[in-house]
Amino acid sequence: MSYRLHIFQCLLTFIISIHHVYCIIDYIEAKYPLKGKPSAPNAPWPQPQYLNASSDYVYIDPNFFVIHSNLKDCDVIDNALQRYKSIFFPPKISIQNPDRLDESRILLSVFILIQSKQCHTYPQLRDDQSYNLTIESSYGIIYAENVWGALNGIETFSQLLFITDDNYLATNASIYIQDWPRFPYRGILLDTARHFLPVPIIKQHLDAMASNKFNVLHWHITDDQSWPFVSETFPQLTEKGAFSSAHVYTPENVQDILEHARLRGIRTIPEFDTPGHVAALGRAFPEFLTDCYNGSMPCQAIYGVHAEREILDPTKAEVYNFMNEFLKEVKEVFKYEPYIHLGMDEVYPACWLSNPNIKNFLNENNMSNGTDLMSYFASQILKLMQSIGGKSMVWQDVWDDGVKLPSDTVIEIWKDTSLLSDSPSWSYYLSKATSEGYDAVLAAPFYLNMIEYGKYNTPESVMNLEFFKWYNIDLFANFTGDDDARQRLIGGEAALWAEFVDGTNSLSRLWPRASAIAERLWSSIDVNNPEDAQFRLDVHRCRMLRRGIPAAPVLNGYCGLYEV
Ligand code: CP6
Repeated sequence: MSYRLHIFQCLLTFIISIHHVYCIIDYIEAKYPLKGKPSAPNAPWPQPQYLNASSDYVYIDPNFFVIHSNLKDCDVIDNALQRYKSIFFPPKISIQNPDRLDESRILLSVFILIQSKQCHTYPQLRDDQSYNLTIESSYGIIYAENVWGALNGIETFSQLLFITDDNYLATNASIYIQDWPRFPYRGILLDTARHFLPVPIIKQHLDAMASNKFNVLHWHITDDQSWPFVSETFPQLTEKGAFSSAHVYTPENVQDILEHARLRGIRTIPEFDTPGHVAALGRAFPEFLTDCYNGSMPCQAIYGVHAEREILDPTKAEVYNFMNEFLKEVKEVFKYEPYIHLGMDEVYPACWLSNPNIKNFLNENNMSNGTDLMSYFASQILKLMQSIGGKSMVWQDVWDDGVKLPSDTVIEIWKDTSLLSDSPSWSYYLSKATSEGYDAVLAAPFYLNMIEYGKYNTPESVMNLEFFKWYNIDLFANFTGDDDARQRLIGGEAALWAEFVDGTNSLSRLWPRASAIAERLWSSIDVNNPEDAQFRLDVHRCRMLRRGIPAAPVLNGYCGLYEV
């Protein structure tokens, strides 16, 4: 809009409305756009550890460009090269063929050299994820220790390509990148219980994760509201616990999601939350839930329902028989993934303690309170997990309760003063858990379901408040553990609790907001300047749009003629 027209509008608005103040602010922003440098159209996100690129370009001829690897019949690489074709050469844009007379100005090929021959594998926490990428006029090389590093290299290469104003595909004529993640665990939590997420939407989240170098899907499959996971051993779980027979993940759906993730170097850790958050399980097995009492009367008799917080009854043998059979099945379904997340969060023992049978059980077993009973339940389940050959991940609550956990248990920190006023800070918990010898993952400051509107005024510019907030978080802030403990802070997780999201809005709620966290989890500690990052993130958001992810805007403006 021309400034003159804008001023005219302002005058009009001034006369008819008190909103003239905002109008003038908009005018000032239009006339004096954000300070700072717009980023190169091929600025990669997250920022590589070491990057050196020349300012001159080479061009790519889509008909003559080849990219190949030293591994033959390698599903991870074959599949990647296939899917990256439409990312390298966006189908909506008719790319011009460059003038081939000067071959030194054409990038002819990229060779992917992978050290380890292992192909049909599943990504593990401590796998090497690094790569080197070199482009020298006509040729490029991606070098990696294994296929996962190679995927990271291919992703970065795809981001280095851009389309010039006259529709040529180009990249820098010489590029040298050495890259590795700062943290090995970079997770996204998707909650498919409060609302169902259709399989194609989950796959789009996985695509977006790969574009941001996230490598763990923490799948919070079940909760109070619904149980969409189809169990072959216990079909009644979905028959009674799912929203409907359409809102379920069949064994085929689950394998489809797991394979989509694996092919992108992403692990899938399933969470089956117990003993709390089990109302939907209780619809299939009401006998597993605790009867809460009001005096001598079971609440169920009074209200016709169980307590507000449905919770398993840890004194019942059939609960453990069920858990044994069910977790065995889960282990079989998620067969390459060593970890199962057991939840164990937000257990409120008042219901337990109101029940006379449970009180008797406590007396007979020398227990005195809810924490004792929680410890009893947790140790049974953790033993069970060991017996079926699985490792456990848990929310911090059981550890807060002082339950002795197997040393390979991963503790996820979600509590913080900012969420619960009587809680210590997340840095206190991280330091404590890792100093006790546990691996820990930080989720507390990364609740992307929470939204906060506003602009953050910095000396240099005006930016999205939320982005500024997350981008400024450093996982080691106020950390007090020693070097061994530092190694055990394995990463962080952006959580999208789904009380207010479903398939219609989850993608634009999570992206590119999670990207801010992606960069702090991948890039060097000193890549922490939000003033600079916002311009690169703006480029990256447009990149996600081109790839079919409806990522929300970062800065004012537009992406390109092809993205609406
Ligand atoms: N659901 C489950 C949740 C939460 C947790 N577990 C949660 C609690 C408080 C906040 C955000 C999320 N919605 N099953 C706790 C890990 Cl602020």
